[in-house]
This record gives sequence, C-alpha cells and structure tokens, in this order.
Amino acid sequence: MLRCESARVCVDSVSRRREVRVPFAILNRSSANPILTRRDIPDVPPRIVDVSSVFNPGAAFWRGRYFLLLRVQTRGRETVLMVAESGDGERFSVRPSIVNIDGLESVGARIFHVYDPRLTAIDDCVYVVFAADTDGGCRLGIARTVDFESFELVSFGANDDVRNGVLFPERLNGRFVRLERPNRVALDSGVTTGSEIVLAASDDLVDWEPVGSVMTGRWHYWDELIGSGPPPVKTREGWLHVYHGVATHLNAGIYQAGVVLLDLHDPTKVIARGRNNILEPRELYEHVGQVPNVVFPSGMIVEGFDAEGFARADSVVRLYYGAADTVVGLATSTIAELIDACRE
Ligand code: BMA
Repeated sequence: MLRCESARVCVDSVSRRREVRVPFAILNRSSANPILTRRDIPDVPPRIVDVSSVFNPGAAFWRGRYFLLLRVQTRGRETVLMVAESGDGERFSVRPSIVNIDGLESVGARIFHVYDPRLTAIDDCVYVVFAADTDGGCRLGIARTVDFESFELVSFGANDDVRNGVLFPERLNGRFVRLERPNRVALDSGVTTGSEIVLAASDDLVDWEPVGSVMTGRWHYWDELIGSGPPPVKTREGWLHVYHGVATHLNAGIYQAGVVLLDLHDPTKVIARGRNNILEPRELYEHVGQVPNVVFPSGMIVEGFDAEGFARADSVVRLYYGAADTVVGLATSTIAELIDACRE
C-alpha cells in the first residue's frame, strides 16, 4: 500500500488510482475530485437541461464495471436518478437517460422526489433502496436491476416516515435485513430527521419488521443526528458500516462520515464505534454549494474478498459521497484502516 509522508499526489502503479495522501488521514480524496459535477450530466431534453447539481450516489461493482446511480437535480429542483459507468472507479461517463423504475407509477402515493439510492448486490441482482418524498413523509422503496438499463420496483413502504435504508449483502438467519433511520426529530424548518439507526428484517423485501435499535446519535459531538451511509461490508471482525453524522450544535448542521463495526450474527450489537469522524468538509467543494458543509457518504466499493466472502483487510475501499449537495467526491482507504478507525 502507498504511504506518503506529506500531502501530495500518489499514483498507484497497479491500479493507476490517483489520490491525495494526507498524513494521518483515514480517507484520501481523489486528486480528480470532484469526480462528477453538473457539467458531466448530459442533457436529456426536455426534462434534463443544464442541471443544477449531482450528488449522493449509490455505487456498485457489477460484472467488472463500476456503476454509480446519481441523484441529479434540475433547475426546477426536481430530482431524478441517472446511471454513470466507469472502468476504473474514478472516471465516469453518465448515460444520457433518466432512470425509470417500472411499477413506481402505481404505488398509490404522490411522489415528489426519488433520491439517495443505496446499492447492494445480492445473488444475481443489484437492489436499490431509495428514499421517496410523498405527501405523508419519506418512504423507502426497493427496486432491482440486472443490467443498469431497466429497473423494476420490488416494494414501497407503507406508512413509516423513514430514510437512509441500506440492505445487507446477504441474508441473516434466512431473512433479508436492512438498516434504516426513522425520521422522529422535527427541525424548525419543518423537515423531519433522526438520531437512531434501527435494524429491520423481511422474508420477501416487501414486509419489514423492526428487530431492534443499533445506535443513536451522540449529543454535543460530531454525530448528533445519524443515518446509514453505504451498505455494510462483511469483514472477519464484523460488519463494517460507514454512516453520516450531523453536528447540529454549531450554527448550521455539518455533515460528516464515521465508522462503526457491528456483530456479524446480531448487527444490533455494536462492537466498536469510532470516536472521531473519518471525513469532514475541508475542501472548497465540500464547504460551498447548495447546502454548505456537507459530506454525505452514500456508495462504497470493495473488490477484495476472500474465498469465504469476507472483505480482505488490505482491500482498497472506494467511498463515493455527495459534497455540499452539489457534486460527487471520491475518497479511498483500506478495510484495515477503517476497522482501526472504529476502534480509536
Ligand atoms: C439529508 C438528506 C440528504 C442531504 C443532506 C444534506 O437530510 O436530505 O439527501 O444530502 O440532508 O442536505
């Protein structure tokens, strides 16, 4: 692995990854950051023309290619999903089409926005868990794709106001499991948010039952409000999970990323939780934008797994995040470094 003593650009001769290594950093930002901006979004007239922003992507490594499912916002402040594809995980090209989720038109709720997709490959499909704003609050929908061309709806949440849903990559005790974040905290702005991540289980991805609380926000510190980032990754030491935390005690909320390790058999048990954030707004594109001071981790790609399906300690981790609700950033680390960060 590369080690640099001072902040500079390093090129890994094997993968050609370009990253900016900063001493003591757990995550190193790509020197190509922001890797996607509104200028990379092709027009798809009449709806998609000269868009305002692109952020909070879901990510998957699928059949040898890197995919991002982007949250693209128009100047009408409408949100659509678009697919970006890459051979190296860093240089993406965005397909000139809007993702249509077949079946979403018949859920019986008025949907204003579909956003913040999280991607999990299970068996031979990639599942997308997305948030949908409706008259009754935010709902979680699940769609699936095999080719990133067509997407079909699997289920749509009934009543609960909930966001930041992420599916585990395998069933536990024969059931699908996901983390989700109920919206139980009302902000002065009228927006509802939350400070607890819970585990839910399902036999069919349609009906979900609560299993228990996983973790809550830590008031006065970096992660007062919390929500899942990308789906958890199975490691020998537990489920490695990146989440976002919001410090609300400063003038405006600051969105950061942190790590937690959950028990492999019972993910409601926290084995270790990092004390500090591992990524916070520091670059101009993270400080300035539609919503200032936001890093919002939403996609993570790990390719190095052993024969039993555990992520290898030395595997590179690519973390994709929304910056200031305006652009997409990439930062890299390794499984071992992220696990160490949980124990700090
Ligand atoms: C959260 C979500 C995210 C957004 C973040 C910062 O509550 O709405 O989609 O990136 O706020 O605005």
